[in-house]
Amino acid sequence: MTIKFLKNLALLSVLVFIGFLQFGVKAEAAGVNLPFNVKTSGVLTKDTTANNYTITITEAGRLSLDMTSYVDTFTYITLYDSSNNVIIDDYTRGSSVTPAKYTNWVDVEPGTYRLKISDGDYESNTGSYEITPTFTSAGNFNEVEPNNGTVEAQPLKFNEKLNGFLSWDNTADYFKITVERSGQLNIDLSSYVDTFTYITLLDEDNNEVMDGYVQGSSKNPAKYIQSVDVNKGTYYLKVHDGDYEQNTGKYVVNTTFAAANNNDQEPNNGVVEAQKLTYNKSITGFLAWDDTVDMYKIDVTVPGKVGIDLTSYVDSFTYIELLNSNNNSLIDEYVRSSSGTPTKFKESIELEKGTYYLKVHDGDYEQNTGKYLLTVTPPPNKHIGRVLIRSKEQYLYSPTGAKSRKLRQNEGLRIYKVLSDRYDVGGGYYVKKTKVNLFYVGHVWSKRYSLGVYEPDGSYFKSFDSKEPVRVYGYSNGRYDVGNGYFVNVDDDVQFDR
Ligand SMILES: [Ca+2]
Ligand SMILES: [Ca+2]
Ligand SMILES: [Ca+2]
Ligand SMILES: [Ca+2]
Repeated sequence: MTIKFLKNLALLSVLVFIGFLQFGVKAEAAGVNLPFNVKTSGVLTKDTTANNYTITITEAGRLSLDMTSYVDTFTYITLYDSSNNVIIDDYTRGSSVTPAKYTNWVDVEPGTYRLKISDGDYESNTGSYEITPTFTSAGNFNEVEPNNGTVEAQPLKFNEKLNGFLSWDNTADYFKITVERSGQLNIDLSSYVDTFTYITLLDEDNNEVMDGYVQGSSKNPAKYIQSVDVNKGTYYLKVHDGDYEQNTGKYVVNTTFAAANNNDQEPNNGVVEAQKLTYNKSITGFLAWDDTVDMYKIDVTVPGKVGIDLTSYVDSFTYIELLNSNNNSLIDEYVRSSSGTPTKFKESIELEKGTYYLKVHDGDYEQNTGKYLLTVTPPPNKHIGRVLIRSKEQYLYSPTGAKSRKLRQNEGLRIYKVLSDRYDVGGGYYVKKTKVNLFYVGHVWSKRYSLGVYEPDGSYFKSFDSKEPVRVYGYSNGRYDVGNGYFVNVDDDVQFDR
């Protein structure tokens, strides 16, 4: 070895030592790694007024700090994220004989954090301390961040549990729900968030469909269960901390959907776009949170009693209004019902020929939504006459031709149609045409005076007492045919009943 070499070695050693010092300072700034579940000791002295530690978090979860400090008198604890944002800024008071106990936690995303234990810069606090960090994973493996607005909302599938997490600097999670058809959307959320979890459902135009919050904790999770009737569309579920507080933690959300299977044609929200109803054709309608009116149109061509039959599953009130073409209300009623206990509304109303509007709605001042079944029935067929059963062994036949029941002698039945071999008594039931069964169209009777009956040649035959009925077999030339060419003249005082 030469002197020169030794000198160089000495110089190198000095350089290495300086380098080490510099490295040491840098290492202190970056901090030594602080392992979980291990007690790490440190000392604050007049010269070492702060110790920095690096905490590496690989998945989202809760970081807890547990410290015992023998420092006289104040120990300052500061936690920073990788951008030097302060997460925790705290201190504790103790002494070497009465050590301070300090515990705290924070919900964090994966990343590198720096914990600084210091004397607080303006005082001289010295002594030793022990710190143990622990970590609990949030288990939000199927949550995909960033999901902090509607644009980056994470799609949420029905019947699939999603584990989410709100942390100190990620305070909102947005989920996108695609609804293909009308029905009831159910949201079931269990929240371990400390302390309040805010839940908002938005439609694609950012309108609030639902808004609520629950109170719970990691030890006593809260439940948020809500349903809303929606039409087809895109919805956003926002789980958040409520903007004005620090509420963080994990939660589990599950959504389900029950289709209404409705066939009302939207839009049908006023007389202009009213949906035409066909008699006897049942419609399944649906009122949603933003679809509070369904308007139907009824064209009455044959005047008579029109029936309205509505079975409502709406929660909790369904309003039914029948309007004529002048917008006058003919029926205005409501029923109380629920999806579990449907209620029937049945009414018939005598209507003249014309156009009518049937409005099914939520009543304007409440939120009443759900499905309903609606059928409108035409005025019953008017019978054209009667048949008098004059012999035994006559039967009423069903539409299939089977004997329905034996008819009584002298029983009278209303007839709706006369066919070549039978009298239709309604609903396809019939009586066979026979010589002994007498078909007639009704009766005449006189309201005040006696009723005059004339012979076929026009001469007077006899009179019946006032209000005594006489069978009529037909009507022609201003005369009621009462059989065998005998007749009664039409008169204001003569009443005809079918
Ligand atoms: Ca999140
Ligand atoms: Ca988020
Ligand atoms: Ca509707
Ligand atoms: Ca509607």
